[in-house]
Amino acid sequence: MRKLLITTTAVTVLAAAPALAAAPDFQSIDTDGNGAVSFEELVVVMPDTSKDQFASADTDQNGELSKEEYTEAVKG
Ligand SMILES: [Ca+2]
Ligand SMILES: [Ca+2]
Repeated sequence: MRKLLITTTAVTVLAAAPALAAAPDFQSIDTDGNGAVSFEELVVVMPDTSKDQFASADTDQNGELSKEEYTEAVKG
């Protein structure tokens, strides 16, 4: 019983850490302050992001990520 509890805690910590570390604050990415993150703005802070990943996060396909789209994308 005790062992199960420890394992569950470890899994929770592992699952939470990468998202927090890899997800900069929305406002700090939106460098031109227009309330949306363009691909060019995103790759400054997350250089590994591909155009495909950006497009799949851009759910309304307007070419930029709203705060809602960004939050959805980074939380996985
Ligand atoms: Ca912007
Ligand atoms: Ca969008």
